[in-house]
Amino acid sequence: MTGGSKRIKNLQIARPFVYGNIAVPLGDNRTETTPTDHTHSWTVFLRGINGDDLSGFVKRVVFKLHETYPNSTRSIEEPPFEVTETGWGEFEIAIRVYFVSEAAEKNLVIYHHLKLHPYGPDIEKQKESGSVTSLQYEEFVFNEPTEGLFDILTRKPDAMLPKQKTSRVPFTVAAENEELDRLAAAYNVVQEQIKKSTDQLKQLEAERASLQ
Ligand code: SLL
Repeated sequence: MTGGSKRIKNLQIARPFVYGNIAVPLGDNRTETTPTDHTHSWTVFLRGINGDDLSGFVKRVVFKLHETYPNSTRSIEEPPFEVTETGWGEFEIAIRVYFVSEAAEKNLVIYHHLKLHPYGPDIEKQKESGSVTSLQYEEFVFNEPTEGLFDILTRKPDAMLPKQKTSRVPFTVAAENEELDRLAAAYNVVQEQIKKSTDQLKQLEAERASLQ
């Protein structure tokens, strides 16, 4: 079933991620080539949470910078999916995410406003530390994923690979049971993920509501 392009009906599977930027005033950290009007160094990024590696299903991430930047379309083919630059101004960055072909998913665009200057409720804290962070939590939600994508998303090398077989006969009751165990484990992983994501979403919604 690996790599299958058939879609699994009535299944939704999500993967959390964060995107955003950090920025620090350049201060004395200039090089010979830093343009004199540049005031900040910044990094825009998209990454998994808890060290999750997204590259199993994310093929590439393209960051579209302001046209004032040379080669303003930056294509990042492997993690870390990020771009570091210096500059003087804030602008909107289009982050286009491409998925691996097994997923048979359209690419998607996220817009991030590059933040260089502190503002909002955490202004004092950010002024103290000197660095500014603008982070957003999001989820990739795959509706009726292909079998190939499902396989990628539920692959857990340690927990899911069947133990080494001594027998040369591939089809045994034991092997079939292992396969069933694997499916059950994968199902549980998905259910847990859905629950975790739903809880996180609820919490974020509550936080947002309390901020409004
Ligand atoms: C503004 N609308 O006026 C925005 C534009 C452009 C940012 C910000 C430097 C690029 C370079 C840079 O920071 N561009 O010189 O390489 O605020």
